[in-house]
Amino acid sequence: MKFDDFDKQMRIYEESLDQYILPDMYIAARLDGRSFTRLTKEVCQFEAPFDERFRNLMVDTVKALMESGFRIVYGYTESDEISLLFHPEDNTFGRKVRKINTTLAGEASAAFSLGLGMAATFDCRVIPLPNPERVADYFVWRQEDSHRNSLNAHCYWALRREGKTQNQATFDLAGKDVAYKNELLFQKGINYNDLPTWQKRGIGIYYRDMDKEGFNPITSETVIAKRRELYADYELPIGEDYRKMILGFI
Ligand SMILES: Nc1nc2c(ncn2[C@@H]2O[C@H](COP(=O)(O)OP(=O)(O)OP(=O)(O)O)[C@@H](O)[C@H]2O)c(=O)[nH]1
Ligand SMILES: [Mg+2]
Repeated sequence: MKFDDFDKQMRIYEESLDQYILPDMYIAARLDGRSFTRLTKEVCQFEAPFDERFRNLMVDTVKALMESGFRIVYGYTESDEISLLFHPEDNTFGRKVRKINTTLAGEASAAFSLGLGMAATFDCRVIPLPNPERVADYFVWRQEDSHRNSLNAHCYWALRREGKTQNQATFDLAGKDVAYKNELLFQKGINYNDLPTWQKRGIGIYYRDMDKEGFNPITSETVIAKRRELYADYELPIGEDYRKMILGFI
């Protein structure tokens, strides 16, 4: 068989699972660390429930993703997950789902592993969203997840520090509402409202214009130039303000 014919035949199999994000759909992607429970608790023994070194590794990974060649306008991280929002006109890899997922997962795994000094991996799922409202909903949803996780994690570790086992602490919190968990922390001297904002709301990463001082050698003058830089926001707004912030990116 001629190679060209053989090539055509084999391509049919290779391309049988190709899917594309439809035109006009907004693109978000969520990456999640694989087996990070084991990584954070057994392999690295990061501080629980929140460790600043782990947080910084996640923020650096988001920045690496935003500079990996896609047009990504907003990045968000909480716990071991990262959400990305693509520019509506991004057309990298012709919006091919497999290419986007595998490339982002690879970039995140490489950046995080280099920062940590040992191998760690992420999965990635691309999420098509039909309109700006749903884009805002998506990010509000992840932020609410962050809030729930954070309250639960603070309660869980408060109980563990008192000597309760993994099973006892999990059992004590099962089915309990937000008011109960806030009160539980309060009884142990922790006011949930006073905890760092980033632990409750997650961290947003976006570009902003910064004034940078420079020197003009011709006029021998100090000049101010605008520079675009990636900024990590540890004080994200919530509710309607957060929704407006997200809509401002697209
Ligand atoms: N110690 C510590 N653990 C953290 C921190 N941030 C996230 N984690 C842990 O990371 C894990 C993330 O949860 P999951 O993604 O549901 O669990 P996983 O083990 O990664 O499982 P898969 O994602 O299904 O592979 C949880 O166990 C969190 O407690 C941190 O700052 N400190
Ligand atoms: Mg995970």
